[in-house]
Amino acid sequence: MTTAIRAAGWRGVIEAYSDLIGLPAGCRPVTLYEGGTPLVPAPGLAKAAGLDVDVRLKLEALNPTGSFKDRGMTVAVSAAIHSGAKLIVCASTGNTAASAAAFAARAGIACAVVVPEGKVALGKMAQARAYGARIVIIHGNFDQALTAVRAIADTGAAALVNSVNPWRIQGQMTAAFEIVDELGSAPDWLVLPVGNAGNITAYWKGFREYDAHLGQAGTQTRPGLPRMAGFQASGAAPIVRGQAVPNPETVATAIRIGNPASWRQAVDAATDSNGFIDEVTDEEILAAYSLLASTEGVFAEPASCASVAGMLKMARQGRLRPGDRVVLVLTGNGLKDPETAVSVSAGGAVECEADVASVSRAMGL
Ligand code: AN7
Repeated sequence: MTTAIRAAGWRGVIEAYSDLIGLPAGCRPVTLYEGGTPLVPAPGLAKAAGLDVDVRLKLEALNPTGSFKDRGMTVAVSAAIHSGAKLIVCASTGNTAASAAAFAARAGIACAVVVPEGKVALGKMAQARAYGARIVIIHGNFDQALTAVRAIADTGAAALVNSVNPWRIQGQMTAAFEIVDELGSAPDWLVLPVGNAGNITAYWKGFREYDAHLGQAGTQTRPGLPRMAGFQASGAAPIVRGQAVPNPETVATAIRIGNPASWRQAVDAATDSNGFIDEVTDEEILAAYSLLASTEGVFAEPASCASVAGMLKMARQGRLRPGDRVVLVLTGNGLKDPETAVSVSAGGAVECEADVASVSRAMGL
């Protein structure tokens, strides 16, 4: 459908895939021309894994607010406006808040975001402020924030734009469509971080529905389905443990979630695709974060690097076969979290006097 990803005239995911998203007739898109993100080869990561695999990175950081959330948010906010909403609300570890705030600004409606105290990356807070959202910082975690906003939305006071809103899933499916369009078929593996589990739900629904859609069209061979590999952070791995985590902790604050709303759907995606949900430690996440930036020139936030750490773990465990096509979803931009970047690469800078000799010496010449 969109063989020319990011071609001139790209106007966002609703226009590109309207028939599969299914917004009501007459619903006007609120769009920042999100989606159409590149799928970049990562031969350095394949080498690091010690395997002859075809690794590609789905660069979701290139969405307008720097994360994959924009795909679902354009659809959820368009639907909310269509049904007369004047206020949208969400709970967030940061990226949903930034995206909701941006699309609310674009639509000219109010937005309130509820975030956990002290655990939202600096760039995400800066974004929500700049876009003009009301920011509510709770003395609690994401799971408590979500419980609160769900109760408030249930009264009819506001439209909820977390991924429990089905329109979010409809929009986020478009990332799966784009991958199939670009590769010509589904990859062998789709590897992604799991937090509240909306994204793994959306990808799996998207791959299934696109396969059925293209099968019906009969114009090409069916793309097939990937195996889904979802990774949680070890300190916030309720699905892996089989029980909610009351006090989740991880350096990957985006996925610091102890009781995912789409838990059941995530398990279904893993099971039905013959895949799995596993965990990676903070150490593995930070090692992958540095490796990704220094070998591929791609800067992704820590949560996104659960994909990279996960792929390396899969390689160690012998889950990957030569020739496998593996897509790693890089969900958010490294610039979102400058504090982690600086602390991880401390020592990467030297200071000196301004004269040529000093600069030269400092450069190691
Ligand atoms: C960079 O913004 O939950 O499994 O409130 O920001 O669909 O939750 C963010 C999640 C992965 C996990 N990577 O996706 C929020 C929020 C990044 C993220 C995830 C998030 P889901």
